[in-house]
This record gives sequence, C-alpha cells and structure tokens, in this order.
Amino acid sequence: MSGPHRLEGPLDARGRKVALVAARFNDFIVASLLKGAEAAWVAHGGTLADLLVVRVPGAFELPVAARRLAASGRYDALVALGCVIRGGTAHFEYVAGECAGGLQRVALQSGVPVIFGVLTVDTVEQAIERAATGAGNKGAEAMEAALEMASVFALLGP
Ligand code: INI
Repeated sequence: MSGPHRLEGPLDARGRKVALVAARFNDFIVASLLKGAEAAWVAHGGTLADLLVVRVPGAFELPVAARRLAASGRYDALVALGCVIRGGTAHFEYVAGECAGGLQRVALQSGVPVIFGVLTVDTVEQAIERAATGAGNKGAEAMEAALEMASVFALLGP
C-alpha cells in the first residue's frame, strides 16, 4: 500500500520574490533580525539585490505596510520583523496583539503568506538571545518559513 502524497516546500530562494517589512523601534534588536533574515536568504541561493526591505516606525505599522506589499501582487511571501518588549511599554498588549492579528488578517485576506518574525518578549535579555548571530536567530527562522511557504504554495499551484 502506498503512503499519502506529500507536498513539502524546499528551502530555495532562487527565483522567489520576497519582501521584508521591518520596524525601526528597538532597532538594536531588529537590525540583527534583519541580518539573520538576509543571511538565510543568501544561504538558500538568493541574491541581496533581489530582496526588498521596507522600514516602518514600529510593530504597530507592520500590518498596513504588509497589506500594501501583498496587494501589489509582486511577492510570493512577506516577512515582518520587529521587537516588542513587555517591560519597555505600558501598551505591550495593544502593540503586540494588533501587530500579530493584523499580520494574520493580511495573510488570510490576500492569500500571500506573511511570516510573523516579531519578537514579543518580557525582557531585553530575551530579545538579545533570539536575535543573536547564528542558530536561533528569529529573523533567519522567519526567512526560512517564508521560503517554505513560497515553495509549498508554488507546488500547490493557483
Ligand atoms: N513599537 C515596537 O515595535 N516595539 C515596542 O516595544 C513599542 N513600544 O514599546 O511601545 C513600539 N511602539 C511604537 C508603535 O509600534 C507605533 O510605532 C507607534 O505607536 C505609532 O503608531
């Protein structure tokens, strides 16, 4: 008896169109997430000149920027990067919650995968840990999720 027909997307950036939208707030962390994402793109065969990076003020602005990029029809997947630190703001729940919910709505309404590469952490130390160079960099993981979604959607067809 044969097994199920499996569809799994390879991590291959060649020929893919991906855009990043990244918050400037907490840039000492977001810059490292961006570096990780760009390194993952290159590690999987992408060329930096083919990658669009859009900067916005904070995590709260990520969904509307992602919506605009998704509506352009130019991208196979989008990666949203940001960092919201609970200790650093009284309105953590609003910023983090609206950001996550907004990004998911953009993905569901547009059909374009929008990857949630936004750190929502309690402390600066936790943010630093997740943005460190090498294994565990959440920007790199977000880019790999984008490539996987772009590949699996390509296999699924229109
Ligand atoms: N934006 C962030 O990306 N991270 C935060 O931790 C944060 N804090 O602490 O408030 C934050 N606030 C700014 C927000 O995203 C908007 O840019 C701002 O409210 C203007 O709409």
